[in-house]
Amino acid sequence: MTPFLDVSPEVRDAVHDGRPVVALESTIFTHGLPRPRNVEVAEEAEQIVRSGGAVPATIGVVRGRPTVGLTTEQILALSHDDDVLKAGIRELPIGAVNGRNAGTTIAATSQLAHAAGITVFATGGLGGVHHGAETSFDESADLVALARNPVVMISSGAKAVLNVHATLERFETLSVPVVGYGTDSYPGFYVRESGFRVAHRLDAPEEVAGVYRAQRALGLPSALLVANPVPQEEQLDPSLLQGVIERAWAAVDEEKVEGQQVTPFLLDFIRRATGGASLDANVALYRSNVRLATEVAGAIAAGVPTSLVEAA
Ligand code: PSU
Ligand code: MN
Repeated sequence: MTPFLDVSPEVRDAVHDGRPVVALESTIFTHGLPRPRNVEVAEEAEQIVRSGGAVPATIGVVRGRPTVGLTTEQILALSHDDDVLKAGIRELPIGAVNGRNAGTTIAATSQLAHAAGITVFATGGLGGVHHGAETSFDESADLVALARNPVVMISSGAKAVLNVHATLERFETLSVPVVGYGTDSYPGFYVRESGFRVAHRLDAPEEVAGVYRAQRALGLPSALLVANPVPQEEQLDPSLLQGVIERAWAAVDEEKVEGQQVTPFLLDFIRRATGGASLDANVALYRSNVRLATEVAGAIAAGVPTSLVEAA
């Protein structure tokens, strides 16, 4: 282990023993959700993992140090820090000098999870290609990170604010497999359907474990993206979303929001424009992803029946 990466003893032991561990990101509670809901969600996610028999590994940067397996005190410190940074992979080494707290994005979290030997990671929605990327070049670093960090990534699709079509094309270019979980449609984050289809569908945690194992056996470097739609009764009323995303992007232009601020700004705009309903959907889909990730981590740790791998 490098001297620049702290791994909690609980996570280190679980990884060493081959017990199930689920990585959780921190940008979702430092930048993605408003207070006080952010802390509740972060703590609830850990409880869901524990009650499913796995060890949670919330990942973030604590006073400059990339840390895998944050303590409750560290989660609270990051959640309440008014100056908390948002760290992608390229910000990780900067911490060595600035000593600041940071939430880690999916890109940085997948990198650190893999470095610590963790194979399953749950989040809400993936970063991807932004509207207008053909001139702004604004694509999330999540894309490239998922091409080279071999984790199972459970999400509810790319964030609704993105150019989903372009994002799916980029995953194809980067040879990152995308499967629907219990669905043939690519989910639309707050809603069950994005309007795009997935080419492959899996219906059980053991099947996810089987594909994961085949990826590793083939020496493929990328993540496995498991797209798990928000539960039907908790999705955002699709009609509420109508026009909101266009207005959110117009506000980005008008207020000249740039770089790392764009995604948190859009999510917050939508939350206000939907009277908080998008936040409820976001929390619901995250819970459901954490639950599925816990089952998948259990299936991977248990080993996959050979018959399943042979049949694939
Ligand atoms: N999903 C959520 N809420 C979030 C994010 C994802 O439900 O806040 C965060 C993730 O950390 C993701 C980041 O990696 O947004 C993407 O930001 P950007 O587009 O700047 O790469
Ligand atoms: Mn960006």
